Amino acid sequence: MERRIYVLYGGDFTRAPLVQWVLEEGEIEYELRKIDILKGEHRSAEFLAINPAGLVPVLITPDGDALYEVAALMLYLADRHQLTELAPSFTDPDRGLFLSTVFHIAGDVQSEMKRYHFPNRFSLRCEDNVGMQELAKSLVLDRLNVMNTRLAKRGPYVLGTRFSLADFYLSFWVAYLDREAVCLRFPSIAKLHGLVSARPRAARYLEDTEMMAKAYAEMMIQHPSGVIT
Ligand SMILES: N[C@@H](CCC(=O)N[C@@H](CS)C(=O)NCC(=O)O)C(=O)O
Repeated sequence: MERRIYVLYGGDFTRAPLVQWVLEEGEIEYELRKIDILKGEHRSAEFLAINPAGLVPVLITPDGDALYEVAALMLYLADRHQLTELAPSFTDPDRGLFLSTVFHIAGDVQSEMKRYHFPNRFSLRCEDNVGMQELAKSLVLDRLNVMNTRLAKRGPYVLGTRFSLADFYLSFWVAYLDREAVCLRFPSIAKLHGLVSARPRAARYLEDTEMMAKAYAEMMIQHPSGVIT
């Protein structure tokens, strides 16, 4: 019988590196198929047949299921492959704080990051795009402020003295903001980011993400009405 491995649909300017990192930390075999969202490949008939929601990343499991939602993909892989150093197991008392943080990033940080990168989808007039972006950024910073306070009380990691994928998840979005400015303003997040960056597998992805963020910021200046419609 044919041996199947995971297939990850990802690519530049996407959050797929979050899933790649889990796959690599777990030494799980996978194939990466790149989707160019700047060229609109996520809206091609071929990709919509895989994910009708037209969103990247998508993970095809060895059983053939097509899964999406980045946080779900990370949790699924960690649970399925028992990567308990990345995600506390179901019976671990740290599981609650872990899930609470991961779901908060997925629901309340990522949604504002989406608004920040696609302001044209939320504002009625092109001239409101910059204001929409500023609002989204300020809401993300409010949420980071709360996390910073929590990390100052019980850090340096999200789970105190223990690293988990929640730390990489948070650091990834910090890299997608203005990392230097965020770190200057929030010392406990800066400390966390430094610790995550000291992990060689994570460092590579965080550096790439910062480069992507800078390139995307340039594109937003060149295309004030929206980089992707
Ligand atoms: N809630 C989804 C959102 C996925 C998402 O927005 N992905 C972006 C790339 S990071 C995308 O596909 N953007 C294309 C678009 O919105 O048109 C998740 O967290 O995985």
